[in-house]
Amino acid sequence: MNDKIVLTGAAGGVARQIRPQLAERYPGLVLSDMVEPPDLVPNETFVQAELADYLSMQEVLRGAKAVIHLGGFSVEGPWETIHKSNIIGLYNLFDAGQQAGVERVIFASSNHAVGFYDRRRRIGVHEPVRPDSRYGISKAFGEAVGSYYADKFGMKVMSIRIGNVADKPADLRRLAIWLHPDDLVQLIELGLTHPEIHHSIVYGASHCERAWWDNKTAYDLGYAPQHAAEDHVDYALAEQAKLAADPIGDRLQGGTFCSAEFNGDIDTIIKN
Ligand code: 15L
Repeated sequence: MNDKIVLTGAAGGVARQIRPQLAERYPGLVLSDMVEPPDLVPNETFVQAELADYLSMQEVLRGAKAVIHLGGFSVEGPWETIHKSNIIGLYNLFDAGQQAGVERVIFASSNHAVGFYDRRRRIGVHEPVRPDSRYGISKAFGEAVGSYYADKFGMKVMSIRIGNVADKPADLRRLAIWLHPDDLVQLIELGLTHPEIHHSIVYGASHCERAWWDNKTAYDLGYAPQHAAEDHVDYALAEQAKLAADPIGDRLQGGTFCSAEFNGDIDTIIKN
C-alpha cells in the first residue's frame, strides 16, 4: 500500500516495537510525534506534530488515507495531561482527519477501558466500559469518538483494546493480556484493509489461554495470532514471584491501575 498513512506516537514504546515491520509494508508511512524518535532510520519520514494543536494535525494529515493512532498519554496521569493529549488531542485527530479525507483510523485503545471487570469474568465487546483510571476513561472516550465518526461520516475505525505489547508476557496478569508486536501488526493490517470494518472493537491479545476476553470480533475478521503466551509461562511466573501481592489489583483485570488511589468496595465491584 503506497498511500500516505500517518503513524502518531511514533516516538513511543509500542511504535518502537513495530516500526520496522510497518515501514516494510507501508512505503507511504509518515511518522509523527511531538519529538523525533531517536532511532529514526534514513528511509523513515518524520513530521513533528502535536495532537492538541489542531493546525499541526491538519498539516500532518493532509492527503492521508489512514491513521494508525498510537499517540497520546499512555499510562495514568493527572487529568490536565490526559485531557490535553487523549481527549482534546484524540478529538482533533478524528476531526482534522475527517476534514482531510482520512478513510480509516486504527485507534490504540486499552484494556484499561474495561479494567474494573473481575478476572473471573470473560468479557466481549458488548459489555459496558468499566474504566479503571483517568487514562482508561480517555480510552473509552476514544472508542466513543471512533464510533461517532464511523456512524456519522462513514469512516472505518478499528479500536484495538491493547493488552500489553512486549516480546514476552511480563507477569501473571500479562499471561492473560499479552500482545506480541507481530500480532499487533497483523491487527493493524486487518484494520487498514478489511472491507467489513465499521467501528470494530477488538482485543489486542496474542493467543492467551488464560484470556479474560472473548476476541470473536477479531477472529471474525480473520485474525490468527502467531504467538502464544503459555510458551513463556515459566518466565512470567518467575517475574510474578518478584512482585508484592496487591489484594485489590490482583482480583481485577486492570491490575495496579485499579488499586491505585482506590477507595471503593471490592465486594460490590465483584458482584456487579
Ligand atoms: C496500557 O494501556 C499501557 O499503555 C501500558 O503501559 C501497560 O500498562 C498496559 O496497559 C498494561 O495493562 O499492562
